[in-house]
Amino acid sequence: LLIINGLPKGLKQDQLFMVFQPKLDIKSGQCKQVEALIRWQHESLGLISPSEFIPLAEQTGMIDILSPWVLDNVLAQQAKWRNMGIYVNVALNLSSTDLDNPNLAVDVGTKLSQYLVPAESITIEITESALMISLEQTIMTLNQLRDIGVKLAIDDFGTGHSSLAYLRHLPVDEVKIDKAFLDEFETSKAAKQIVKTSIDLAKNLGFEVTVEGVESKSVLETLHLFGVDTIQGDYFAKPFTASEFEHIYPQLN
Ligand code: G
Ligand code: G
Ligand code: MN
Ligand code: NA
Repeated sequence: LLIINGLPKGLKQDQLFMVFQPKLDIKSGQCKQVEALIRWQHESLGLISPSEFIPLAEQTGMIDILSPWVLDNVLAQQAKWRNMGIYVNVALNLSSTDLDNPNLAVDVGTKLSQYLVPAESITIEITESALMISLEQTIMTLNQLRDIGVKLAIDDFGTGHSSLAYLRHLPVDEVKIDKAFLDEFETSKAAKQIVKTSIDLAKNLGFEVTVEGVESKSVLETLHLFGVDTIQGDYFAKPFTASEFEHIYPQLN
């Protein structure tokens, strides 16, 4: 918990930064989107993973300063890339507490205008488990975000034990199937069948489907056969810093 008390100072001293993981659009073979992932280069502890500090930020309320920082960072980056002729959609992760804020869509809309970035050039990812905390407020906020034109994705799909019944009511564009399901993909028939069934369900409901954590060509080929639209994973590209991404971008298309 002590770590998280250092967050305001860390932000002030530029210890936090975003990396960007390219996603592969299977049909076109192009990179049309990247996911922004936060990193913290701590002054004494070294690089700390978001899986360690994001839950702490959520518990302590510090997420209320972190998520706006992420949004500003992503929009500033997006404005810069568009000026350089790099047109990629940038996905960012928000927490369940952010979705609970009734002003979220207004805040996002204001920032989009400030940075002169079109709404459809960002995607907001929310975890499936976030939906279970206060579904009604969350759906209201998601509808408002969709109304201003932001793309929406359900992250970590399959891990939240959510009811399939409400999936069809969610105003989202994309479902990202969690990488946990890929761990046994090549060794377990059952695991592969779960992935296939999740893909079929999501596609039948009209969602675009991404599978995360793809590490090999053979998995990619199977997912292609299964009808997956987009993959994310080390097989295609690892997360890059902004300047690394700018250099590699021409090769990704
Ligand atoms: O990049 P990595 O796989 O280490 O990320 C670990 C987890 O942290 C992922 O589940 C990811 O969704 C989450 N995460 C990464 N960046 C952010 C961020 O900017 N905001 C939030 N809320 N979560 C993030
Ligand atoms: O927000 P989300 O939980 O989707 O975050 C994606 C996480 O998955 C990031 O922490 C990223 O570093 C990680 N990741 C992305 N591609 C791969 C991969 O091919 N293998 C593994 N093990 N992790 C990956
Ligand atoms: Mn994500
Ligand atoms: Na995920």
